[in-house]
Amino acid sequence: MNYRIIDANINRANEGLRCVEEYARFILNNKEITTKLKNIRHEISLYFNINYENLIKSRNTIEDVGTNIKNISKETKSTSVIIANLKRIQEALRVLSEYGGLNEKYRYEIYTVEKEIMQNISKNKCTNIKQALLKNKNIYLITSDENFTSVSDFLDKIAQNLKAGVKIIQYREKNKSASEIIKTGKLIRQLCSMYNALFIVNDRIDIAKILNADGVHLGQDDIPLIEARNILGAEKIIGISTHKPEDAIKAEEEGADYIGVGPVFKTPTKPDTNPVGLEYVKWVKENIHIPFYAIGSINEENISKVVAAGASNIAAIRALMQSINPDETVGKFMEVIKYGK
Ligand code: TZP
Ligand code: MG
Repeated sequence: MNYRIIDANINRANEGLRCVEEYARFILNNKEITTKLKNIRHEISLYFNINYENLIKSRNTIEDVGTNIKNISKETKSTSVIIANLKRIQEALRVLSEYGGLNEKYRYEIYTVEKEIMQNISKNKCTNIKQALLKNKNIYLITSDENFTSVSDFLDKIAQNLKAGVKIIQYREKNKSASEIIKTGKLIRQLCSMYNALFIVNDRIDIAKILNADGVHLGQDDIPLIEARNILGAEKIIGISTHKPEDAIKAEEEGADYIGVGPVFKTPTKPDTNPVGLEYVKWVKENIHIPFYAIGSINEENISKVVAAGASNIAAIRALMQSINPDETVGKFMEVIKYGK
């Protein structure tokens, strides 16, 4: 056994494993990948432990002709550092197998870890983009065509709200056929694009895809978040209605991009649901880290109480869809969100 080769490559593998392990632990917050890397590091050390004294004796860093070679991992961007380190680990493990008989399985495990890390990096990138998209979009209109006698009046009210500054529209339609929803949905989609607003579809992942929506909104009894994410991918926004702390914790853990918090007050839109009250708004503000939208009978009169409880985002159906003057209503909402009154 050439101890100098083995010693150099154990060190190379260990250093690389440590770099990637720290990234998985502190940046990706991924316990599974962290543990996998830690185990590989320990198992390699154990395998070569018997030769420890010879390895140290053989070490001669001063006369090593390779120590001045510029190292790719000096790059500053963390993603490139991780890729470079994964490559170094793979190379070192290959050398350790060729020269020291180390089981090839470790190198294969690193190939899998590489794939998992790259998937996590792209997921994190999407999450950051979505959080930036949601930022400062404080007023969320949920549609209802109740009290509208024509589709054009309905669309006109949505347009008035968009003009007034609403930046998220959720198309919520529980009674119409899929083909009707798609037909009207296309028009709302167009309006949202014109006003640079997000377009979210309630319940229907299939229709969200057809309409190229920015995301979907799901209730507690709808398609589970994890299944929805598998269908929609990391790039789409998924919002979840929550009614209690456990719902909110679960939604955040499972990767919701935002949650709905309500009904804060009793609402005729959900006559059988008990209001969650301002206490739950307060709890979410203190305990949940993703954006949340307070909802449920919020209007110009009571919005300041909801904002005082900690909400800086408000969702509403009637206050916006039934507003005679959306400019005024949205203006008032914005003012209260900004100044508290
Ligand atoms: N989810 C919780 S409350 C609610 C939904 C969809 C209805 C909100 O409607 P409104 O008219 O703003 O009370
Ligand atoms: Mg639903």
